[in-house]
Amino acid sequence: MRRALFALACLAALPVAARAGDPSTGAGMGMSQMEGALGPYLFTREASGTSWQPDASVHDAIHLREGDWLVMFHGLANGVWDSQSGRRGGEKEFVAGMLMAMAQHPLGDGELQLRAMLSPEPLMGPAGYPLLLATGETADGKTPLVDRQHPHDLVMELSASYAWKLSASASAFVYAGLPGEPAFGPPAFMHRLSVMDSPEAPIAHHWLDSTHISFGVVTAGLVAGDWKLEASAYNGREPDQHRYDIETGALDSTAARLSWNPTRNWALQASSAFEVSPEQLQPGVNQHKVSASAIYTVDLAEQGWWSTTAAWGRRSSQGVDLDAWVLESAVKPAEAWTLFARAERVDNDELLPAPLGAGPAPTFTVGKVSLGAIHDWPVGEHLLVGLGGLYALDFLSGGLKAAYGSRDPHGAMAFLRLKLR
Ligand SMILES: [Cu+2]
Repeated sequence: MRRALFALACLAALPVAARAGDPSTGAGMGMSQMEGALGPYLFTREASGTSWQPDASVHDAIHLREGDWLVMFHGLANGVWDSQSGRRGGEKEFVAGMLMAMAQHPLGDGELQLRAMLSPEPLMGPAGYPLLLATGETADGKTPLVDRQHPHDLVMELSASYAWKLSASASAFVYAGLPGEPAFGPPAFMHRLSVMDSPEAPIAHHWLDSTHISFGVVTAGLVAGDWKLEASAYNGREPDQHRYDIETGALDSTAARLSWNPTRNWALQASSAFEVSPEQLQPGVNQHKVSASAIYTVDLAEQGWWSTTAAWGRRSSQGVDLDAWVLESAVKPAEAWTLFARAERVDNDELLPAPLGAGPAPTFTVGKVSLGAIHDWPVGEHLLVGLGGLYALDFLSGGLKAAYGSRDPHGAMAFLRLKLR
């Protein structure tokens, strides 16, 4: 019953938001002059949490102005049919996506922003969806999810930020979220132009951007021109299997990030985090993480764009370093089509359990390449309906082949998308 009500509310929210008020889209009405919530730069630089993307990023959203309040809605919902091959694969239909509302208001000598982001993903059930080589979090509090992507929590972000303008090009800001995103990694994948059109979570998620839902975050930062330096204290424990609640915990993990946007087309960052007991199933085990990433985005004619991200992340724990490498790119050559591709290489020690008796779980280097496309049709001024598909090939090393079956397995998804613009 609760699930049915929630599904209805989510479905209702999309067209309601699409019809609301007297909106103008990001493309018109001088919105391009708008400043960011965290500093005196173009608002298109801001992505998830306090992360940056290139200023040239395209921003599909509905903008409303109500007095001095500026309100933005982002939203998309993917109805996905998913099939993953082989002994460890499976099939499932599910809904993924997010609905995000942001409200910004000048206050004193600065700017206040409030954000709320909801996800329909708890509806898919605690075990998430089949996704070969994806690991992380748990469905029942006892066993890890392996070859499955966990659902995101109903409440993905509830945050507030305030930025003081120090000069024409500098600011100081604070950001607090329950949940929120600490100063680590590139923007979360569902807000990254180079991958956001794919309904499939990256297998490198827990190396680069899985902290996007942290139940308790406080970040302080400084912006000077095209540079940003920030630090967070946060609850590093990953969300548990109860996806409808708000969790709490000590803000005893720390992260710091340096970001630089040297031109309107580039966003670079390097970040580091120390997480206290991040995994529910390994309490008492801490983790150190580092990441570096570069995003390059250009505009193409006819409202098109092309965005590419290269990223590296490392998780270190109990003397073991696990690396992940990602290269992903999406291009929208014209209004109707978006093509996307991603290649990942990950060192993962959660694919097979530790051998009985003693010793750590074995580490395998695995890879994945996926390629997909979506075609959108406008339905009214602020809603797009899209139909898409993707195909993914997984690459296994040595001892894993027997576990998965002899051939390199693959996955496919077909999806129907509703998106606000
Ligand atoms: Cu996530």
